[in-house]
Amino acid sequence: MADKQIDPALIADHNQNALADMLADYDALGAKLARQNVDIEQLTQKAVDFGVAIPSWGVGTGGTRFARFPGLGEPRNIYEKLADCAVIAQLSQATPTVSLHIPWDRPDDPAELRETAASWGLGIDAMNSNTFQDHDDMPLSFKYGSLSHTDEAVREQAIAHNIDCIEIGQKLGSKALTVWIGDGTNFPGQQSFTRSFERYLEAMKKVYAALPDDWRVFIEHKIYEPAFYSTVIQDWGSNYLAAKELGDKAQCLVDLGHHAPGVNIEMIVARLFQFGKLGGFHFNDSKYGDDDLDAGSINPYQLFLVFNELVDAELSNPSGFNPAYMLDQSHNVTDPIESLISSAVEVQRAYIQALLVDRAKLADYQDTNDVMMANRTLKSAYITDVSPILAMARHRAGGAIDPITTYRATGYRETVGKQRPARKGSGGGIV
Ligand SMILES: [Mn+2]
Repeated sequence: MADKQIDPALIADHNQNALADMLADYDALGAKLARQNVDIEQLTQKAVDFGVAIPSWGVGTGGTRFARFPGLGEPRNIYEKLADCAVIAQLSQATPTVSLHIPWDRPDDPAELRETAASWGLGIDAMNSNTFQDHDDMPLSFKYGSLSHTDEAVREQAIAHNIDCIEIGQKLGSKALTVWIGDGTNFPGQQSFTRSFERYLEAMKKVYAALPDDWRVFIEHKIYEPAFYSTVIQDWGSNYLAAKELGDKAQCLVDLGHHAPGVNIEMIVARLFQFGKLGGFHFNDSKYGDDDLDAGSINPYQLFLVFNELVDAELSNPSGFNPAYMLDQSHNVTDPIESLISSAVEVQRAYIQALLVDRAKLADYQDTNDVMMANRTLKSAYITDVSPILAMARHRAGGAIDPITTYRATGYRETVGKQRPARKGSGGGIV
C-alpha cells in the first residue's frame, strides 16, 4: 500500500464538488462520440493507462543564463524531489515514474531510494548522465568536451561516468540510459566535425557494451547550446547515424526544444519510427529556442501532430512501439508542481485527441488526394475538447478532477516552504 502525500479525503471532497458538472460533460461528449462510432469508455481507459515520466530536476526552480530566482520550498535532495513527484502523480494520475540524473540525484543507498519511490507508487525511469559540467570527484575537466574530447583520458572519464549511471540504474530498476552531451564548438575551425564524431562513436561503443541485455540507450540530439557553432550530435540525422552504428539497443530521443524554429518534428518522429530508431521524447514547448516551457503552452497543435504520428506508428507496428515519454522543462516563473501537472495533462490530451483521428477515412482521403478533407480529418480530432475524458480518467484512478485547484487547496507548497529554506545563488542554469 503506497503512502499518500495528499490526504485522499481532501481529493474526494474536491472531486465531489466538481463531479456533477464533470459527469454531465462526460455524458454529452460520450453521446457526441457515439455518433462518430467512437466508444468514450475505450478512450478513457487509454487515458488511465497513459504515463509520462517526471524529470527529478523539473521539480526545482530553474533559471536563465542571467539569473535564478528561488522558489518557495524547493526540494533539496532526491528524497524531497520524489516527494514532490508523488504529489504530481497522485493528483494527475498520469506520471507514474521519475527520471533521475547523476550526479545530482546520486543515492547513498540505491535499494533504499528505490523502496521509498515504490512506497509512493513511483517507478524509476531512464537514467540521465551528465558530462556537460565538471564533477567534484573527477580529476579532468569537460570544458572542451566529454565523449568526443581530444584527450583519451577525458573520454575514458566520460565513459566511466556513463557506465556508473547504468550500474546505479540497475539497482534502481531503471531500463534505459539517456545520453546528451554538450560537446561541440563555438568557432569555425575549433574542431574537425569528422574526427569529433569518430571519437564520440568510439566512446559510445564502450558505453553501449556495458548495457545490460534488457536496457536501451537513448541518444539525445540538440542543435546548439551550450556550443554555439556546432554540436557533435546536432540533429536527428547525426543521431540516427550514431544509433545505427551502435546497434539495436541504441535509439534516438527527440526533445521538442532541440530543433531549429519551424522544423517539422512530427515528420522526424515518423522517419525514426519507420526505421526502428524512435527511442523516446522529452516534451516541452518553445517559442524561439530550447525555451523548456510547459508542454502544450505555446504550440499545442504541434504536440497533437506529434501524437498523431505516434498513434499511427503504434497501430501500424504495435510490437515495435515502445517510446519512452518524459517531460523536460525548466520552470522559472511558475510553481514547478503546477507546471508539471499541467504539462502531463496536455501531453495526455494530445494523445487522446490523436486517438480520435478517423484513420480509415484519412487514408482514403490521402489515397484520393482529397487535400481539404484529409486536413479536416486531423483538425476535427484536434478541436474536440477531450477534457471530460481526462477528468474522468483521473477521477477513476484516484486523482483530482481539477488537479491544480485541488493542489492549491492542499497547502502543500506553503508546508514545504516552512520545511525547506530557500537556496540562494545568483547563477543561472537549467537545473
Ligand atoms: Mn531533454
